[in-house]
Amino acid sequence: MPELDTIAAVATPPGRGGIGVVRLSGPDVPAIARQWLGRCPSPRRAQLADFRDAGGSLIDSGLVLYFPAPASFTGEHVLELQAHGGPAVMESLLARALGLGARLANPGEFSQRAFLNGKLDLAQAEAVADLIAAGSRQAAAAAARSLAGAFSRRVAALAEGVLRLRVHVEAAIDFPDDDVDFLAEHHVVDELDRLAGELLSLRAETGRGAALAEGLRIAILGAPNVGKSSLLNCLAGRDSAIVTDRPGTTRDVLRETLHIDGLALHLADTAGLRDTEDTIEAEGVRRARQEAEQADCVLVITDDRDDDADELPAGLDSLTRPVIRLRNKCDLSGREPGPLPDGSLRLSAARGEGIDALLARLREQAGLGTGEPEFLARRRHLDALDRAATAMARGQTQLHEHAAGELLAEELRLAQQELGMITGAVSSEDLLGEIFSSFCIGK
Ligand SMILES: Nc1nc2c(ncn2[C@@H]2O[C@H](COP(=O)(O)OP(=O)(O)OP(=O)(O)O)[C@@H](O)[C@H]2O)c(=O)[nH]1
Ligand SMILES: [Mg+2]
Repeated sequence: MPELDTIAAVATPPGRGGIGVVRLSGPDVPAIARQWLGRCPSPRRAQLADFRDAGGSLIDSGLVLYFPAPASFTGEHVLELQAHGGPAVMESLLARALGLGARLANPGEFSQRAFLNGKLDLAQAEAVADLIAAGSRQAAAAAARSLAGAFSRRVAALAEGVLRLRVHVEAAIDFPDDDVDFLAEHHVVDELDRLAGELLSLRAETGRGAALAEGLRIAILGAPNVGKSSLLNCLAGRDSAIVTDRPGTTRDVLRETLHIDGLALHLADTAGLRDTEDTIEAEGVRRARQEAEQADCVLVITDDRDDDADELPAGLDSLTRPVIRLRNKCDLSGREPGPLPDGSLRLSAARGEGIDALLARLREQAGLGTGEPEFLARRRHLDALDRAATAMARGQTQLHEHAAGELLAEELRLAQQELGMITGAVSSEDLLGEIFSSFCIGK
């Protein structure tokens, strides 16, 4: 570990509060404490102290806590000053800390040091940020489980299994003349299948965790005038989009976010799909299709009174995203709102009928229909698991179709590397920079 400098930041949010905390971490903490407070406080005991500026004037009196390395959050010497939480007090304390030789911390730098010192793995460090950012009790609980290592343990166990199999396969390659054909052994085939299965189940659970953390991106699409904007307004509970009986009312993509039982729904209302000479509307239609391709789920609306309401509107047949079909305006068709045998939902956006069934379906779509996920996760984790799964699938092909041990070993190596990227067992400067810079200062 390179000898790092000592960092300082205000750890509490900006603004006024009963208490504000300035935190320092690094090798110079004991020296700074002695100079500032006249002593290095005894470890892990709250003690009263006077905090003075460089000229000796009192800034505030408060509590000081000292955590000597390595038994601290960052693994370094840490000092926490608790004072009254006003911006002027916090600024003066921070200025004094910097004057005594500390450097202002970068965003996420405390957590980054905890990671570098082996206090947390990467997924746990991300869970610190996710716990702080959690917008719901459910998300916070799942983030706390991730922070405690629930996710990391699953990933590490899988990576270990992949490593064991890889060692076995590589041994087989190294002794090609051996009587025993290692690769043909049931053990290799079975273990590869077992690991691939475990990867898929971890992928599913991670998908649930990521949905809870980041929410579901939902695009509302359909022909003009079917009630897309009315549905957006109904779900948002406010008059957000313009609704008229003129087809082609909406052109721009309109966004609303709502939270249902801890799940964030990021809704996008779009222009009605049709061929049009109007260049502005045509651009709206182009953006609508683009929105659909980026969504986690697409709501395709038709008018329940239309005979051809079962057919997908032009241009949506090639859609690769999951679709939920909605038959709107059931108050006009005179039919009952609710789920239909073909999987579509009948509703009335204008009257708010059938909306509960839609929300339940969206929860299901996010994988949260059966309860809360075991842990919170991020899209980054999902992408890594997908790449690992692709490598495992290629490895299975190499084994079953070509009995190619070298190629199987290479795919296993790639899968293991992707799993390592999640916990930080494998990491790069770029990856770390990207992750920790999204934290705020003081974390
Ligand atoms: N009776 C009834 N009218 C509805 C319902 N949903 C929408 N409407 C009406 O249908 C018309 C079109 O609604 P919009 O929400 O603007 O439809 P849109 O799909 O956004 O239309 P464009 O933006 O033009 O593509 C308006 O007059 C709405 O009041 C419904 O469930 N019942
Ligand atoms: Mg509209």
